[in-house]
Amino acid sequence: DGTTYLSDYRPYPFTLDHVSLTFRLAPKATRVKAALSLAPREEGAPLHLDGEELKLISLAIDGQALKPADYLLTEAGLTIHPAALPEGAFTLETEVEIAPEDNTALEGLYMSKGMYCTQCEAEGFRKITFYPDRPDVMARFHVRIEGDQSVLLSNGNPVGHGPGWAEWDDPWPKPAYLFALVAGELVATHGTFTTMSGKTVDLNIWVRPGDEDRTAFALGALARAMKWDEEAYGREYDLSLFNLVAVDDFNMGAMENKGLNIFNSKLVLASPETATDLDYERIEGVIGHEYFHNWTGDRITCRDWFQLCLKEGLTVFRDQSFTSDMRLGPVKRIEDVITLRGRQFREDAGPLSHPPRPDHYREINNFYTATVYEKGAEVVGMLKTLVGPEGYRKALDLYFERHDGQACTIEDWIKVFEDSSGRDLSQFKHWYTDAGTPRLKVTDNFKDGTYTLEFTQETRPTPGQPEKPARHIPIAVGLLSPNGDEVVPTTVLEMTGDRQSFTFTGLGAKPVPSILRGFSAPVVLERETSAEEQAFLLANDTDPFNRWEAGRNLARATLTAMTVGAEPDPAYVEALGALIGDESLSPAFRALILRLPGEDEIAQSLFTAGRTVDPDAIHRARHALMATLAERHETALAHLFDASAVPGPYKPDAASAGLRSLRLACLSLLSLRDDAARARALYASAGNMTESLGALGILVTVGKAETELAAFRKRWQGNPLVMDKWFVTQLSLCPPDEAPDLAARLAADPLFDWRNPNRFRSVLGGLSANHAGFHRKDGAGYRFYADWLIRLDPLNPQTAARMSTAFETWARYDKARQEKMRAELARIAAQPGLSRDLGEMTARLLG
Ligand code: B3K
Ligand code: ZN
Repeated sequence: DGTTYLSDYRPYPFTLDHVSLTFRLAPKATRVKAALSLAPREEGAPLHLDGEELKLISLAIDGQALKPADYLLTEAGLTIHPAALPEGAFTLETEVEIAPEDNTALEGLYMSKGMYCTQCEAEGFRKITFYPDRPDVMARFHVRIEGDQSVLLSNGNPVGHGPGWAEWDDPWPKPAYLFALVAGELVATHGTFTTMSGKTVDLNIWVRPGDEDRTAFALGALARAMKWDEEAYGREYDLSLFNLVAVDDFNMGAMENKGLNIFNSKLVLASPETATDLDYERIEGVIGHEYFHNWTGDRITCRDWFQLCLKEGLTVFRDQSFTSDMRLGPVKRIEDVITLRGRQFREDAGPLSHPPRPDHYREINNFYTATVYEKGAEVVGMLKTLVGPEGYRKALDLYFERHDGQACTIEDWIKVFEDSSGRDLSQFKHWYTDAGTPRLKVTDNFKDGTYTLEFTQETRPTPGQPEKPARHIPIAVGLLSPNGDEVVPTTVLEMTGDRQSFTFTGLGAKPVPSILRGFSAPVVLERETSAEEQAFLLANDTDPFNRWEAGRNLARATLTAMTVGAEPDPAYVEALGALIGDESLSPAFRALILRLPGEDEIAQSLFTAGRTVDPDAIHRARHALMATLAERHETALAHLFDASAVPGPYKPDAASAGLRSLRLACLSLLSLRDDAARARALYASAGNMTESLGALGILVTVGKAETELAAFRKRWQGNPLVMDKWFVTQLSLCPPDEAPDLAARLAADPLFDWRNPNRFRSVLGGLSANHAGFHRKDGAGYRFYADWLIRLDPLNPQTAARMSTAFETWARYDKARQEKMRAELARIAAQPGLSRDLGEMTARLLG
């Protein structure tokens, strides 16, 4: 049925040393000539090359044209009969024709606003030429581009150019998914970086003319990432040139092509007027991420796509550490855990649950998931916790030394940790091979100075994996005495059994435990505890993550109780008041504490607890709790709002961003008291996008944004990235009852360019982010969403499939909603000519 299995892996029967490519660019008829230096590894194997949507012009071996009987051409590629192959090494030459202008899938060679660009990961290179399109075939590439564009770029080093042509040579062997080509009328912002061994690297950020005044931050971020990788990992850049290109039409965030990273322009372009603090933070993080791939991805790549988390989990872990070092570590950790729970725990609790290393797929593009990326990063973080920071550095040094230039597996990766630490990690490996989020139950007991924590772990069955052996879980624990002193500093307990106890002796009084500090493992912690104890931890814990977590637990508990009629918990309301005015805490941290869990998070925790999930009740409860907080703390909030104005011109650094975030958190509560007067004033006076958009969002929430929305549109209609914000903000924050109708109105707006992935996501993603709106009882949200997936699928299956995850939570809701969601999924599944991408997703979603 077109499924690929990990267990079917076989090495490619040929070696491919070198590739020479020549492109003659034309929108409707680009010619691609390829010369592949191949040699058989085994006797008598046919030569299979992947190829899709290619028009074959010519085919020759060692200069001799092949006869039709020598080969077989199918929709998936080209197979040359063993009898037509010479003995020993040979050169295969092909010429094909492709039409970049008709490529709406944005995979392979395509055009975006008049420029040529490529996206080859995972299997897009086969839409460019016939080739063994698999990551374990690594070759040196020489590329000649013929075109009349002023800028013609490919990977590696420039080796020559003239009017209408340029040639590039990449000395580092690489898999085809890292190939890139860009051609267009582009302008560069230039910089240099001196590496640790004293080599000068030229840095270029390429954009379309007019965008160059928004590239300075990206260039600085790139230099910071290069420096950080030298300091934290001892990794030096290995070419004399690093090019980064921004394109407007891109399915994902960015791509780590060797020496020629291609980015979604939203992750490059930033100015104070057009980008928010969050945009700046993301730009720095993703530029770091793609740069870090140069070693964890490019120099050492994956043997096959099942090993995707080998490069992605590790590289996310690296970019998180980078951001943590550039900004505020504890705040970054909290943000990452919010994302992990919001995306990965949600994924793991539904029909799409899969291990970080899956063992089968139909369409690999469907596995660029929160589990592969974010949980993959958590698993790397746990390894670091288990072997310690020095042990981690030793393991990584060995990884680079042993595997440079190779295509590796998770087994290779684990072996490096075993060999460098002397530890047995066979049980730990379940984190890679098993799906599902473990639940950790904990009880405690105190007697005669001895304190005992007893843990039990359980992971529920996931699709295809009914049995769940115990995981090896690092549990970081600290103990506080009743007066708030820390009596046992952070200690890592290693749980390996289904049930396990740990004791602490010599204690004068029963301590208060702080468990899973820093979120030391991606598990759900279940502990029967009192609101008083949570309030105590919120006030006293020395671990910033668990301090925040205690507040989050209180908020979640009171919100879930409020969905069935309870009053707001005074313990929570009072504790929060004490914290917001605590000047010893960073503004960014206080902003996080003030921000209530989102509606989807509340829904997820109700579902995990086996309770009814009523989207309207959740929305009302959250609003009611905000109103209570606003009323109870109005004076303090108003004071804080005034005190946290950031003086001087806008700067995107973490400290200023923290203040703005605290100020906006106060504003969103105050707006429930002042008829949004402050928000309207801030919108009118704001000199940066963080405050403009923050104020606009608050006005939308309270239903009073008509004038401002119109003004915003008028001012920014020529800037696509800012207009994306206009779409997403009003949809995600408007009163839920209005969301599906607003979505329909916005989809009719002439600025809704649905072929552009960013714009498509801003409308569909905006609607699904409006929890109660998407789940409106009459099913209008579901219908609108499904209609657009059906419409996009034939053009851009990758993005359509990715967006279908909005339906992954259907099992949470009442029967009526479940039936409506499943009916929409079934309607999608029944579309004639449905893509493999969306076909696989709907099949898995329906279960
Ligand atoms: N490796 C790319 C993702 C490619 C997605 C293909 N569907 C971006 C990244 O993770 O850095
Ligand atoms: Zn990546």
